[in-house]
Amino acid sequence: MSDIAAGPAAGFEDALVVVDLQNDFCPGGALAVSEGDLIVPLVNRFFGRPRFFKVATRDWHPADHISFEARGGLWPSHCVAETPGARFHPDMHADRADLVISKGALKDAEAYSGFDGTPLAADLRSRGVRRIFVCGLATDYCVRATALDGRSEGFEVVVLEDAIRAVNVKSGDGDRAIREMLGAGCALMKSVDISE
Ligand code: VGL
Ligand code: ZN
Repeated sequence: MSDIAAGPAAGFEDALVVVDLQNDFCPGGALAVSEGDLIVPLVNRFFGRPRFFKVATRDWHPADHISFEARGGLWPSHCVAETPGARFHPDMHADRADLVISKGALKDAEAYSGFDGTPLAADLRSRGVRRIFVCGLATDYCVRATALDGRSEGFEVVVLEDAIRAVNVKSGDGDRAIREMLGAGCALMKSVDISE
């Protein structure tokens, strides 16, 4: 009796969701997050672990995106689809991702969350995922929004506190985002404390 769909190969309890570890959010990029590149080795350690369903999200904007200063938005132009700034950090083992989710691709809509306008929740459910471990950039924007939506979608959410970094447009934004995620029922753990 073999039913592949119900077998262990399809059954991932846990997923890793790496948020926007892209050149433009790392030092030297258009919207650089301080120390953003320092999380790459922590992320790569997880990419070697078979028990995780591995997701990488990417900010993937059209050149005239609503969030850009040219259109009255908050941000300099960043992560324009198909440009070098939108590529994953060169040292990240992005080829090991099981799923890449592009977001923010509609020119008139902001989408900070990896769940916003994407098939992420359905894909995770179809794999059997119940718990997501969230890391990446930036704590106070896309990590926050992805973690909060993960809770709303009914997943257990663990935020990997050593594998996130904040933009901190206003000082304290990163810490406020962490308190908000905790208030929504997310857990905080260090990546070094997660077993293989
Ligand atoms: C992000 C600002 C603008 C993020 C994306 O990935 O946190 N922040 N677009
Ligand atoms: Zn963006």
